[in-house]
Amino acid sequence: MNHTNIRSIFTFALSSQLVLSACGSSSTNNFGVESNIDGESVATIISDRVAMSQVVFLPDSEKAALVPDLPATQFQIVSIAEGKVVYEGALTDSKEWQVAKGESYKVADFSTLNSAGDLILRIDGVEDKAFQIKQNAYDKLHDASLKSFYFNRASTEITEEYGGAWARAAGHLDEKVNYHVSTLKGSAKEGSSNSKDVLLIASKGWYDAGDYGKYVVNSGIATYTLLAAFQHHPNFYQNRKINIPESGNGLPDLLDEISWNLEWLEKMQADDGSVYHKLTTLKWPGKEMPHQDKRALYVIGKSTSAALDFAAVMAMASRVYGKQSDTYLTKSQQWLKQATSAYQWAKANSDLRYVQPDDVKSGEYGDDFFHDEFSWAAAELFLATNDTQFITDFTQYQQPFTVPSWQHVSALGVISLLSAEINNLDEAFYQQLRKTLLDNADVYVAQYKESASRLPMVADDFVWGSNSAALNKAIVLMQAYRLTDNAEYKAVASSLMTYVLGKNPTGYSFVTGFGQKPAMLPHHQASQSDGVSKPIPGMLVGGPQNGQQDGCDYPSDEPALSYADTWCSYSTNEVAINWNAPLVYMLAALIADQKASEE
Ligand code: 9MR
Repeated sequence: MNHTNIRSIFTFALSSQLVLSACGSSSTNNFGVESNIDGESVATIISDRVAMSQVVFLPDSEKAALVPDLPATQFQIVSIAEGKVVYEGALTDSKEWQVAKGESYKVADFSTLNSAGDLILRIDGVEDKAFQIKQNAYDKLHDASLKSFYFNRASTEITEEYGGAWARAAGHLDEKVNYHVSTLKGSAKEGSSNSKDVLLIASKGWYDAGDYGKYVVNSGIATYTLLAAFQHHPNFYQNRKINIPESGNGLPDLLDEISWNLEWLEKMQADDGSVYHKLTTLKWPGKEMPHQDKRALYVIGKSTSAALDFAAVMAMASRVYGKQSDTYLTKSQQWLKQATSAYQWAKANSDLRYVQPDDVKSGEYGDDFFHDEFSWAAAELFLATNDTQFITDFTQYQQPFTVPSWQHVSALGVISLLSAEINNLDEAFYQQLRKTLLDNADVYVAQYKESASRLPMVADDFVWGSNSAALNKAIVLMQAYRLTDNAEYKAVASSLMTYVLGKNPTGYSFVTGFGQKPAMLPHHQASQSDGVSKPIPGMLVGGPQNGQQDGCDYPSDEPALSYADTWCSYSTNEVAINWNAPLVYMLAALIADQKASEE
């Protein structure tokens, strides 16, 4: 390519829709590889290409590209408008990433370049790569990722006014839900379980993922993460509209969206305080739209984890919504009561594991260790009631801090306690929590520095839903940034955002609808059966991991490379609410911080 003809390169890039569009989902990507949207396409691995965020960069963020192992030692950034080199840097030495063996990369890091503009990354031996830095880089992406929760609403029609091309009929009204015989566990109350005349109404809620199940445990962390996004960035959300039916009702759209799920969740509790583990059909749905799934619905099982996650979220919700309006004051009191009775039930039934009944095939979300759930629920109940007995409980149950996930929730209570608006914690206790969080964030920073890909991702992170491990680590790093104001934490957090948006060795943007080569065939029943070629935008797929539990074809067995953009690959290409929630949180955090730095 002619290096002097900068404008023509840029025009070419634009006309081919190769770059710059935050919502482009062209079927041709910038590596010249066809994304086969109708059939099954298998990921190609980076070998002779540069991989970087496929979405516009925020000025105030880490900016880096993975570069193949070429002789070049330098890189340049050229400004299109000025027609000259505005930045020059050295490529790092080439290094193999431990989770992507067989590939060596150099890294071009231009994080300090932070003025908005149209730019080109130039390295001898590879094609020029056009990109942009822009103040509002993540706005559309944020709104779409939040809107994807709306698209996953159960019990409602999605009209064209709000759903556009993805309008669909209502599915799963959940007005006549059966009690599965397993709900007898831990309670003598449901004496007439399975009888046709005792049915539960448990409408609303979000579908968990590609399937149409609603699971209390996974709803727990997903709802927490969205509530935390609101609590930590209230100004950002105050007037933010995403065009949902409730927009303009006086409540921020984010809270309207979350309350759709809370109104389902509140129904999942029995009179004695116990909580049903899930509400699903007995078998998985087929490749069909929600309204076509006519299988009978059941509440299934009870568990200590469901009760505690329920208690934590309801307590947190009571705190957030109680302040919003008089309308929510009553709700808020009701939710706190429900949280308290769920917690008490869990104390009396402190080791009730969910065991999947033989006739049930839906998701399991099984757990057999509940101290982390106890500590999280105790933290939220303390914050909602100010009763110090809950701090005593928290201390008794506190576990080592881990990357947040549906199964490991020890970090959630710590984050809530550290970010409470009024900190009336004992100073030594507060400092202990702070140190716990910062120690972990420091480990992630060290992993970032150590990694060939400039990513704080290690083998243990490449689990089912690895992209959520990435973004949950980012959330922890953002808490460290909030606590210390040390910009390094934020930079490393933002490297995880650019990772899911394309700075990764698979060549994909893991968010549907965003980037030149986004996931096109997510394992999402509605997206695959609605007759629309593009999937619902703003959904984060699970991401690479080499368990390959689905037996599909993969281009590699390496953890960070074992990814396939195929319907078949539910172990790497499904979507889920607990994976999208940290995407929403992180986008809100980065946008809000960018805006604050401009004020
Ligand atoms: O996210 C869950 C992952 O941690 C488990 O390893 C996996 C297998 O049990 O299940 C995942 O959750 C799925 C759930 O069971 C059903 N809905 C889709 C979820 C995402 O794949």
